[in-house]
Amino acid sequence: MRAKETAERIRSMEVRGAAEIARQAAIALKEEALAYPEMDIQGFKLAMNGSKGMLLASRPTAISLWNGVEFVTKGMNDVQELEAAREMIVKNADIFVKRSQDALANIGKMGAKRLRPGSRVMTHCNSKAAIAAIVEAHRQGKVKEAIATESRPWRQGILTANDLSEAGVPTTLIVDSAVRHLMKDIDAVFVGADTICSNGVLINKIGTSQLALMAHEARVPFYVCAETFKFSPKTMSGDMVEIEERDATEIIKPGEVPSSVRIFNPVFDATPPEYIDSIITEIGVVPPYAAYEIIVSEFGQGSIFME
Ligand code: RI2
Repeated sequence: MRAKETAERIRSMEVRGAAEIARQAAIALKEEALAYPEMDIQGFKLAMNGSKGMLLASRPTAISLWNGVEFVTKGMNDVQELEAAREMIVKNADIFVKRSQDALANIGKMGAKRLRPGSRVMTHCNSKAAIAAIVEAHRQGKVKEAIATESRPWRQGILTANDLSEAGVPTTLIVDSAVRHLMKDIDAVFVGADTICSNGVLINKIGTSQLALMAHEARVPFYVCAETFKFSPKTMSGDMVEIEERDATEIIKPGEVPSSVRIFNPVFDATPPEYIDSIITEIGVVPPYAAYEIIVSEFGQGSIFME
């Protein structure tokens, strides 16, 4: 699928999940590179930069999208020959997609080690990385029950309940406001990530910080399952993360409240590192305070000089 259509599918959340939007953007850039009809390298670079801009504008919060398109187009401006540039984009996109898929298996294995047999685990929204850990732990006979939060307003908890039960995990679906009521009986919480900042702050689906606070209060370990491309080099340069706000119609039907009532629909929230026990990445289990080192090792010190 080409960039324009992919950007629209990401914007409308037809395609969603921080890793999946990055993969689809990488594939779209590959398609654009393959489809470029003319012979001039300058035109190719302009077209690729246009596609990149369109994809980046589709959703603002998940750094995975930015890291994905940067990975695919890295070095393009230094290439002087069209076929070499095309080949490079295609190769980078294939590498990114494969690495991101392979990361889930490692995260699953390492995440599963954090559980003892008979565990009850909770997860929020629909994170393929968190689900990988729960499903692997279940395969090892460690999961007694998984609890999925509904995750209003998009109700991605329904997807999670389906994913988990398809994998044979005994699953309970709850409304978001039931989290504290259940937390005392939970052994661990596993969530995903849209962005991890250089100071260890987690940006994830709205409601994540409430789960973390309640887990902290009940002394329940809180784990973040995140591929290294969820870490943000931009925050290392001082950038703030933009929290996406979506349309009121996602929360309420027309006429349900007077038009004087403001509807506020933030999609993500920030969880401070002191509520996070560990971040489980494909290259190891790390404390949230290691975010800076992960960013330097994965993206290079030079990444702080970006615009
Ligand atoms: P994986 C999702 O965002 C959720 O916030 C989820 O926790 C996160 O992406 C990570 O998901 P959205 O696209 O990459 O539903 O682990 O807004 O699948």
